[in-house]
Amino acid sequence: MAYVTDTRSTTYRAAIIGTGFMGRVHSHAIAVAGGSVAGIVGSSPERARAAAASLRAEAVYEDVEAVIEAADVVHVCVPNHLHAPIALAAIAAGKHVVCEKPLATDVDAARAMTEAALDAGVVAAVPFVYRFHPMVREARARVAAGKLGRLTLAHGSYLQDWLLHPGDDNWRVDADKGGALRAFGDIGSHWCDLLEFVTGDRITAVSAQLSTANRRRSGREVSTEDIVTLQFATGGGMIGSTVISQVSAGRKNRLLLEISGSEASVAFDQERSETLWVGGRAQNAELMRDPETLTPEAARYVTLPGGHAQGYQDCFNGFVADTRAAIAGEAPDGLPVFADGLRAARIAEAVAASAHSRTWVEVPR
Ligand code: SOE
Repeated sequence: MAYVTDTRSTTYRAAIIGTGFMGRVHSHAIAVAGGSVAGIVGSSPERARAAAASLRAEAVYEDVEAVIEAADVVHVCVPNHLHAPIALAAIAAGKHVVCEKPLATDVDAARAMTEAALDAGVVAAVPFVYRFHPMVREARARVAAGKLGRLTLAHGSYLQDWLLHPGDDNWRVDADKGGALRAFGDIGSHWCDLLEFVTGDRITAVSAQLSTANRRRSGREVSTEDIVTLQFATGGGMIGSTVISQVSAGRKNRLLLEISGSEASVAFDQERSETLWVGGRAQNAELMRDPETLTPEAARYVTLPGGHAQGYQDCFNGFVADTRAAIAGEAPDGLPVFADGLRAARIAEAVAASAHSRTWVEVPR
């Protein structure tokens, strides 16, 4: 695979804490990157034992400290309110960390985690994995090469439907586990990260509205939002908007990002991730993911020949491979780290403040 660098001299013995869907995705990426799963901890010993084979775990632990001790790198895949204590314990033990997003449920915790990782000199990565789609890298390379001209407008959405009905439930719905901003923290954070990653620009001010479509789920009151509409301005002079929703029937995981400049536009659609739309005044093109024609930055993340669809898991594989390369002392371009998770927490805080005050709010740099 193109993105796997020579990291064989560095071991990658991982602990996975959390055995749900994300734990499985991490486990597979660890295997592809040539690592191993030294141990896992689940929400209960029974759940961990049941998941051990599918997570390729060498051992099941009941104790977070013990599994941290057994590993080189700790993958934190538990509900959001537990990210900070576990990641800080891993960093204090001198271990590298991969922590799911949102990094923390507030800015103070995200800052403490970021500073602790910097002080300890460990690699601390956050899976903003859509950065690892080859066609996202292609869009970024085109922006950097000036092919879009002066950027003027960015817009799009991130839509899902898995929380459409009042009976649909998950720990993310509860503010004490997932954080006060749920849909924005879970998927809006991905959209904003991708916008800033592709354009190299920064959101400087936001105006947001929140809506909770299902005020009751599974017989209890819910305070977290299902929908966010967001307008923003950037330091580089773009304006834009996005819609974040987890109640959009028929949209499964549809992240759409369109960026326009004075010369051209690009649009990336996560559900059609084999292609990148390139808009021009005279003509448009639908670029296929073809390693022969992509820029080297994009081709680095190609794992299959053109036309053989690669997707979400491949992004994770690329992300963990680059995390491993960083641990081996390399500096892979675009690895999302705790500072990016802190950045997302700052944007989320501004979004919440704007929605509550019904005003525009500045986002600190
Ligand atoms: C659920 O909304 C989820 O799994 C997110 O938590 C992930 O970050 C996103 O990539 C896919 O959807």
